[in-house]
Amino acid sequence: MPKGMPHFALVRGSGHVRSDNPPVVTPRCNFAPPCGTSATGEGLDQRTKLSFFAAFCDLHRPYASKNKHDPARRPRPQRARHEETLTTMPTERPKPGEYNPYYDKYISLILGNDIVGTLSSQLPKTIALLSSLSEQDGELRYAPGKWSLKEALGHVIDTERIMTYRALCIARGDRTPMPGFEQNEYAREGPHSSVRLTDLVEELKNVRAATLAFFRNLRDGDWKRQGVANNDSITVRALAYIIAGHELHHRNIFEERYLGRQVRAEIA
Ligand code: NI
Repeated sequence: MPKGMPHFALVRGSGHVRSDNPPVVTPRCNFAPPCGTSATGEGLDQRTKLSFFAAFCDLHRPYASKNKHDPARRPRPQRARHEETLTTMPTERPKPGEYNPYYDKYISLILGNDIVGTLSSQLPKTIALLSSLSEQDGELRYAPGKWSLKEALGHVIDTERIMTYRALCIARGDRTPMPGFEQNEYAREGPHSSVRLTDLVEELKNVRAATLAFFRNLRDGDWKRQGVANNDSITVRALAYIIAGHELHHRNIFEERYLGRQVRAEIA
């Protein structure tokens, strides 16, 4: 990149700022004390001191008025810590033949062709559902011998990691066949039953953030790349749709079977 040429760190997906123009940190207080006064307002009468600092300066909140109608007491709009995330990124849907038809049960749950947008937008609903539950709910099983809700959530997390790893290898041109994974053994060997539900919910959020970071940065050609996992030929884009569909599939099971809610099975 030639020096001085403005560019964006990332063209697609995440609304990044110009990497050669780091954001300017705005001082929280731009107002010097009135002439003849100190930074703490010495030399001002109390009334002036209150109105001056409360109105203009967050650093002097202790001086803020107790009047609830005072504009200085109204919550200030928080500046987003990050640029607004733009997730819309149409991609071609996987075609039959790109994956084992077994995965249709997940892929068919996902509509449209903006898989990155879907991965980003559907997770909050799953998080909202799980966050509304108690730790005790994490122990729920809908039938003897079935995974507990926490074990099922651990399975969702593990699966997303594995599918993303497969997508990574294939997207990077690695043709080495990858093994399958035995989900019941993973659940049995995993720690999820002894992890707090709230911690698993955090883990799912973090894993999804990593998933999104990976998929957002793919180039057009990467999505169509094909590799072999679990003895099946599969493409990167099929794996992305499987991740989203698998999450949705299990969210529907959480609602219908674990929580006994009468819900129409949702599709994204
Ligand atoms: Ni599953």
